[in-house]
Order: sequence, then structure tokens, then C-alpha cells
Amino acid sequence: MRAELFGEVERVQALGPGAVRLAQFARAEVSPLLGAIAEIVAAAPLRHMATPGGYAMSVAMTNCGALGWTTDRRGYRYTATDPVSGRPWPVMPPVFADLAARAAAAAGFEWFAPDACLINRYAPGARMSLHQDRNEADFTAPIVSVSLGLPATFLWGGAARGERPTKIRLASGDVVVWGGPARLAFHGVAPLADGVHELAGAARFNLTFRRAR
Ligand code: MD3
Ligand code: FE
Repeated sequence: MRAELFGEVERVQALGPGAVRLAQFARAEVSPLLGAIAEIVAAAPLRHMATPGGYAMSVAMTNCGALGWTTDRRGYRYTATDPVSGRPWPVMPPVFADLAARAAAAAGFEWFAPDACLINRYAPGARMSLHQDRNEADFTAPIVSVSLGLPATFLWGGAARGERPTKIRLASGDVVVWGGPARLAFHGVAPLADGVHELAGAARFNLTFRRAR
């Protein structure tokens, strides 16, 4: 019997304390998720935000949900409106919210209700240096991440920036839930390799579902 006939349970893998990989959890929803991203991007375009230090990020970003993560010269924060348009961030589509809730529940966070979703787009060469996600009010809530499009090498560091990170290959449709002791781990993404994905083109998209407040 093929492995997928056993269902999702066998695909739940502990990467380490608090980090749960749900390999191919979103495989059936890659196309609808990319379609929903296109609608969000039409209302709130992807943009290369400025870091407080004044550099443009290589990753292009936008958001949906009640709150969105932004950065500029003044710092990192969550806002209820898109600073580019002045309008509220696009509503989180049901295909996003349903997936986030099911993935969190599969990892033991049945109560998780995200109020923010950051959408990252990586073109070949784009990367994200090691950082912690600390702008959220409540670190008992996990972060649910969904990879779409080209594969990436995710870098999972430890509790300190100096620890050598573990490399984790993330493919389109993979979901990882970061809770408990993994919630404040340092993490990043290696420069995206060249390639063309059949649905996403020369890009990787990553969704992170968050409880911002
Ligand atoms: C581990 N995004 O948006 S997703 C980010 O692939 C971010 O675009 C990466 O880091 C990306 O902040 C990684 C996986 C991820 C997200 C948040 C985490 C892993 C995490 C928070 C804590 C620990
Ligand atoms: Fe992060």
C-alpha cells in the first residue's frame, strides 16, 4: 500500500523540540493558495521593505489579515493598514485560515487563530539572514509556515545567533509549525537557487501565520 493511503499522521515529523514538520500537508492546495496570493498582491503589492539599518530586503513582502508585519527606517512592527495604500490589509482568505488552523491542530495547537499572515516572495538569489520573530505579543502561540513554489534551504539555528544552523530542505506544499521552545529560535533562508516552478514560475512564496496580538 502506498504511504499516502495511511493519511497525514505518518507525515508529522518532529524536527526538534517544538518544531513539527507536516511534509506535503498543503500539497492539494498549492494552486488555490497561489491564486489567493495573486488576489492579495493585486490589492496590496509585494514590496521590498527597508530595514531599520536602511537596506532594502531581497525578499518582497505583503500581508493579509487584521494585522500585517512591516519594517522601515523607524523599525519593525505590526500595522492594521498597509503603509503603501493607507487601506486595511486584505482579508485573510478562507483557504489560508482553514489551512493554518488544520496544520496548527495537527501539531497540537487546536486553539490557534492567526490574526496576521506575512507573505514572502523569494526570487532566485533572495535570502533571509538569521533572525528571531519577536514582534508578536504572545510567544505561546506558534507560527505556522507554508512553502510554495521553488524549494529552499531553511536554516534553523538554536537559541543563540552563534550556533551553527541545521539545514532543512523545504518543498512546495510543506508546512512547519514552530511552537514551544522552537518559537524563539534563530532562523533564516539560504539564497534561493535558480529554477522555474510549474505553478509559481521563478519564485518561492512563504506564508507565515502569526498571532500578533
Ligand atoms: C522558526 N520566513 O517571515 S518560514 C519570516 O521561509 C521567516 O520565508 C522564512 O522567517 C521564510 O519571519 C522562514 C519558517 C519559520 C518562520 C517563523 C519562525 C520558522 C520559524 C519563527 C520561529 C522559529
Ligand atoms: Fe522569521
